[in-house]
Amino acid sequence: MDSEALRKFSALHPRPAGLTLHYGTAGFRSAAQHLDHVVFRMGLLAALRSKAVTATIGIMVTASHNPEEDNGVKLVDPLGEMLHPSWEEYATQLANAEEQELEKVVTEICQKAAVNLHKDASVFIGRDTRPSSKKLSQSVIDGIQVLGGQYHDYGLVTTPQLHYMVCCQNTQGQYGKATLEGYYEKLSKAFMELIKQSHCSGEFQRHLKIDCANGIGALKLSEMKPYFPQEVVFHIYNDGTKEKLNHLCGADFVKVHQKPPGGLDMKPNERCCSFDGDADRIVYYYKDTAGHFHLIDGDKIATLISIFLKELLAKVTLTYEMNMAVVQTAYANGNSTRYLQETLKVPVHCVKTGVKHLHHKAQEFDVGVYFEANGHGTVLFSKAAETKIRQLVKEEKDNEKREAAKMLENMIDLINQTVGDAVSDMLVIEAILALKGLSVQHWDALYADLPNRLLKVQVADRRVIDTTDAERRALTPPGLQEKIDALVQKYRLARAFVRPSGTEDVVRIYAEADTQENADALAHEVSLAVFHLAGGKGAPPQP
Ligand code: G16
Repeated sequence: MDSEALRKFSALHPRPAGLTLHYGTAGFRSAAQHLDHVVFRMGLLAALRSKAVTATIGIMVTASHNPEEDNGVKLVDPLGEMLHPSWEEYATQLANAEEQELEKVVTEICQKAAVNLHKDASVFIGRDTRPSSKKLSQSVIDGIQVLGGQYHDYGLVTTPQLHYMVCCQNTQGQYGKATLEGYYEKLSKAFMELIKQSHCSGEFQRHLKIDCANGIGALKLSEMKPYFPQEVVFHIYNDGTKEKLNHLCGADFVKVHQKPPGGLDMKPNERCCSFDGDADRIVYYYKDTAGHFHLIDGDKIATLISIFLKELLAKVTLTYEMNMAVVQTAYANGNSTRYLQETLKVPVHCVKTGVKHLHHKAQEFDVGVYFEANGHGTVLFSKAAETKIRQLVKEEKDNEKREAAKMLENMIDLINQTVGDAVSDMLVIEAILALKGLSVQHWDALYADLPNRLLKVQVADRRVIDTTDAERRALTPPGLQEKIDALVQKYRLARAFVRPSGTEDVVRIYAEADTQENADALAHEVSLAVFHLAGGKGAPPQP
């Protein structure tokens, strides 16, 4: 290691005194002005990780759904997954090391993780449209170069596009071409192939209004437009030319507030959707003729995809050969879980919040559908399942079965299996709705969501809340879970839980019950319990 260079460059990216940051749900996130040293050091970490696994690693500068003033960094492992949890601790150690200790910490990581510093390193970089992202990505480059690593800067890309590039690179192109063109070509080709199989393809026309959260999604969808025929009409709203990123719009806003985004005029029964700030989440919605807003969140997306895949697997008679499951988190609406288990008869697993946990669980199945209620999710196919399906397309004599296998094959190509991807998920959904001849209202009517409410409370230190049972029960502070249990008892069909956010400095509260009034009342009462028992800041929450 070039100690001199490390000292020189780390002095250019000083750590603000007394600032401690933790690796959260999806990496580091904070106010952008606090992050320069973190991203420089994550450049170092990415180079170390690359040397350790002898593969290309990805770094994305983004704070996704957070306000424009925030920023953050997500690290991508060789097959496009999130950074392996065993390295999160190293990331936190590096981010918080005193400047004069940095070299010692790097050496310790090399010892613990068996990193040979003489090996090559290769890192792919991407960034979102935040004003602070460009400068921060330059600091990432400094970190990579200090450890002698090579980099490729993709500039402005969606987070899932960067995950895709990393996977393409490390599979020597088997997953696709590691270029934006390669991504657009792969997805648009699979989408159009699927649409061709739709019976109504003659009069096929798709209109969809898309709220891009004033973020990177708008830019990338515009680039993708020429890859689609004229019949596919994607109307882009909130493209970032007028308003701030994520401000009163985007998937997180729509999900949390259960109302339409600003900047998008909705006519009755029109199908609309929202991306988040880095385009890895999507939710759908529409307004009925009476003017009521209907949200179709990640749970209903998972349900639609599961119905479709299960039917196709049955057609190719692979239902018994291939195990399929859905992975959710505690935020999943109780009625979605019931529908999947009891009506669709698909096993459902609940894991902790964070794509890394869902992704990991979904890898256990031949077909693993995972979605967070907030719209972050995808489908994973095991190697064996993929091989079998591709073989059926080539060899199956029965026309109907071969057609179904072909649809599955196109779904495999259309789905971004590295991570949740708003663009890919949107195309998957649009294809399924077209193939099944379903309207957004039909889709919504699969089951009725239990009324629910999401709230946030600020506390002095959110880490006083520790949880267990996939975050469904609080272990600390003492008395909090007992209080929640007593409150839940007061309402019918009720459920509530609290957990510290890993992306914002808040405690999140979720409640559901038989009526919206009761869900709201329960969420409020639980938020008061959090405020009083977990060290609430400022004034107590108001109903
Ligand atoms: C990230 C994670 C998601 C998670 C969300 C909220 O999303 O990738 O898995 O659901 O944060 O996490 P928390 O409740 O811990 O704040 P994004 O889209 O912001 O990157």
